[in-house]
Amino acid sequence: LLLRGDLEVGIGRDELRLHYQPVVAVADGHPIGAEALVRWEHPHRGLLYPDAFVPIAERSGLVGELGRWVLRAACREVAGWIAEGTVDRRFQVHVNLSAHELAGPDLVGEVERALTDAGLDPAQLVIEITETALASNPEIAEQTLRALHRLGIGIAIDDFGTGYASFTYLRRFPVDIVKIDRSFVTDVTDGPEQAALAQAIVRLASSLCLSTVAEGVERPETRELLAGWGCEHGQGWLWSKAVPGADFVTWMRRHR
Ligand code: G
Ligand code: G
Ligand code: MN
Ligand code: NA
Repeated sequence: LLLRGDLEVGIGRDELRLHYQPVVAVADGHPIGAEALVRWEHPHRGLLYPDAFVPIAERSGLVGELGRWVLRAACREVAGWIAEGTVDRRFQVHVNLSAHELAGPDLVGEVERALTDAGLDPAQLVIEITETALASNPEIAEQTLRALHRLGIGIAIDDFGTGYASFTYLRRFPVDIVKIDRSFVTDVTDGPEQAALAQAIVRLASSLCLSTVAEGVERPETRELLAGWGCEHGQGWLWSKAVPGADFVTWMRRHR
């Protein structure tokens, strides 16, 4: 059983890590960014995934601290990659925020400080927020996302299509990127009915001038269908799983 105290100690001992999964152009696999995904290198239990500890952080009031760590670490690491020439200034790093984090007392200030301290351009940061998180407190979410958007930060809706009001969200919130949930992407090669939803989301996003990221692309046949529909960007094991920063740098050098 993991407890709040363990996580507090873990953060204090610098046991959190970021892994990165590339976001690529579906057409040619060219990397355009990466999603940062937090892990906890627990001294006894090994590498823990967010499902194992983000909920604890949320329940125990540690999520602000966790989120600040993630934001600052991601901005710092990407600024380093720019400095060493691994990525260019169009590269975007995606950071996931939970509903609690989005409603934090000074989230906008914290994001601004993370960018300034790292020397990173706001246009190089994308905030990912799930539909469920938007639904839990839409007033605060709207206000906060508008402020972030005004700073030039990109806003992505994560797991798009799994919520109850997907279309409404696109109108209400300042969305730049729609991430098509993996559940719609996995079976597009099974037949036209399975493909219809993913294709409809791509069309919808494109008619609103939003960019799309298809999640969970595992097979070349899936990539081909997505490319044919004009889905711009993708993420998935076809290109790379999420890997530690050092391995991501190696991957980038091979794919630039
Ligand atoms: O690859 P992984 O199993 O880590 O992703 C599982 C989910 O955990 C992601 O879809 C994302 O919603 C969540 N997650 C990953 N990293 C973070 C983070 O830094 N903060 C928050 N709040 N959630 C994260
Ligand atoms: O933020 P989000 O909930 O989308 O986090 C991505 C999750 O999806 C992570 O748990 C990650 O390990 C997983 N994932 C990433 N790429 C693939 C893929 O191609 N196939 C499958 N099945 N899972 C993936
Ligand atoms: Mn995400
Ligand atoms: Na997702």
